[in-house]
Amino acid sequence: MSSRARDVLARTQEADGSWKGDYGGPLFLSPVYVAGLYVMGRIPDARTRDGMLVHLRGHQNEDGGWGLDVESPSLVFTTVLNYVALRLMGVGADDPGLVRAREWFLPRGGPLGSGSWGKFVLALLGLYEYDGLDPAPPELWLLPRALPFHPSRLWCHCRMVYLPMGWLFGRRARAVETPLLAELRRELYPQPYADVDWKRARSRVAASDAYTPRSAWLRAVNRVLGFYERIHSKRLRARALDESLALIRAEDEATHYICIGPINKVLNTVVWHLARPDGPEVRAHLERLPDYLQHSPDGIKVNGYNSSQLWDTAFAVQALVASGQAEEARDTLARAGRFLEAEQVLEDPPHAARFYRHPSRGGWPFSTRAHGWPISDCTAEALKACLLLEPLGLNHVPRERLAQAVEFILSLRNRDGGWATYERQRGPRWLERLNPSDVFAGIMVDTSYVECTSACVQALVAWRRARPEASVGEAIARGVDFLRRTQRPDGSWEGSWGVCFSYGTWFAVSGLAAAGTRTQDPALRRAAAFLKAQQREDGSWSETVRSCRERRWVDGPTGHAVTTSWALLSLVATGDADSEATRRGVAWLRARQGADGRWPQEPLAGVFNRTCAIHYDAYLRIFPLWALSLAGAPERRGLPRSAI
Ligand code: LAN
Repeated sequence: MSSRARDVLARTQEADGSWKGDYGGPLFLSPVYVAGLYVMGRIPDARTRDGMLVHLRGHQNEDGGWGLDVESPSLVFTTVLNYVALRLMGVGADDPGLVRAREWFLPRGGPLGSGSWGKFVLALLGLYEYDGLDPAPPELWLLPRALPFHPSRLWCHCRMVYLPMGWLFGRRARAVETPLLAELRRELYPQPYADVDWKRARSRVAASDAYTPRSAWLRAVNRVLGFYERIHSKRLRARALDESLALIRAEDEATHYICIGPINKVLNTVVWHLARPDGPEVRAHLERLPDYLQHSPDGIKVNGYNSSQLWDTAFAVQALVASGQAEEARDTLARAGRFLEAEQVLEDPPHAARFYRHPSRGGWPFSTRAHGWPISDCTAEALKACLLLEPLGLNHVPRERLAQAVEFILSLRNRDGGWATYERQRGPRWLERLNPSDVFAGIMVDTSYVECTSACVQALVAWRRARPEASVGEAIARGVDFLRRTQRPDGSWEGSWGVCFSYGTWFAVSGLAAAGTRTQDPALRRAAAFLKAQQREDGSWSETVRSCRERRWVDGPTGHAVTTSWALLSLVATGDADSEATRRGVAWLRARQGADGRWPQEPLAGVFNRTCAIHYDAYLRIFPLWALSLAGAPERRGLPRSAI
């Protein structure tokens, strides 16, 4: 059983030792890519265009709209943007799919009902007026750094999207007019374009797009910024644009023009197209655009990141070692070990403090070293993997670089004892009330997460085991304390980057168990009871992204192998490996495996910002193997041995 799963994993490894797969799911990335190219007077090459058409058409919902991701109900934001993308790629307005899309979005106000990012992209294309946007003035960057709402305090993903947005807003950037754009202005709105009340349009948003309501605070800030926009000084604006451009350049150079994510990648490219047409920056950006393109059976899409390689590889190593078949998998593990070595970040970003970057030496990113943004938990999982490879003689990362990874993790500790994603928490929690995105939650502040905290705790414990002289005890204890404090009354933990309570609980209990929490501990008892209560009749567990949106466990119609694996791994960690629940879960997981050693595709297991699902291609090959290895074979269970 698990040997077939191990073979599948081994067979799907890349030549460089990593696992690299589809990281799609969101449906706002491809249209932003197409729109960005159009602003630069370009369209995707014929092959990319055809692949994108297949992908977008394939994911149009029954009702004619497009969701935030491939499984979500329709939003105006993604419906209008995908409609526009299809039109920009040559599809006619009378196309039946597009007719259905219009029937869906026109009664909802067209662009007027869209979440704010959609309006912004349309403004860039000249399909919406800047007067209809809440202001995003670049001058915010010139405020004193000490202010709690200085943009440098935003979560880096949010900050890096609003950085080029501010520049483009400050310049009122707009695509060169074409006949197609004029046609689109007629197609998109329920009323003639000239009749739109732009000021009123600012605060309008359709119910489908209003996940995070605009708070009274945000409305007040928008009024102040709106007033400023009317009276702003030209000289100050010029300075703010220069400062923004310097920050954009720093981001480009620190990431080798990959950029932190697909949205700022496209926006930064557009910025340079306008700031220095045909300049070296535009060329460097265009060369790196294909890094985001994913060719899959469902067409060509823009991935959510330049890849998830490092993350998947670190987990694959752990699953293979857990399988107890490390010798059989030796070549695979050796290649993976070399990949981990090759992708550790060895330098800090140039002038880190000037550009608001946390030092990055020693960290590991989610994807590749070139991407240049290491993350707390990616570093932790990679470090754990290296330490597992060490006794096998397959770790290639020198001692001092492992120590730098530990330093990096320690440097990211938050005051509450937990760990956030890329940086220490910089902004106050109340900044979240100024979230202007409508469609996402939790984008403003990088706060401590159960997943990141648990991964860091586990890595520090593994480090202490390998190097008993290390002084990491306090960091571990405070991390454990954070995990305990964030347990919910029902015994679960809410995950933020995977779906959802099964994911969060797996991390939390693994962290607690690694740190030596006894299986009788009430926190672990309550967690086990929670999971047992969620088990389905057939022995499986199932959770959907609605869990994240609604913040309560929501089952899908069938069991999921990945959810079941997380639940089983949790039960091993809580000391319930020999329970009836575990036996039934293992039996279900085994029965579900196909003759080819794989598990059938199932709904997306990844998520971000509480609303958007994302596909982790390797999870179905990693987690069932891992779970069967630990829960299905009592003699090989790593954690907590006392319970076996
Ligand atoms: C990711 C991918 C990796 C992920 C983990 C490392 C798995 C997680 O444990 C911490 C958070 C992190 C780094 C993460 C955060 C949000 C990201 C960057 C993404 C889910 C990939 C895409 C998403 C990004 C925000 C998408 C672009 C959209 C915006 C709202 C800016």
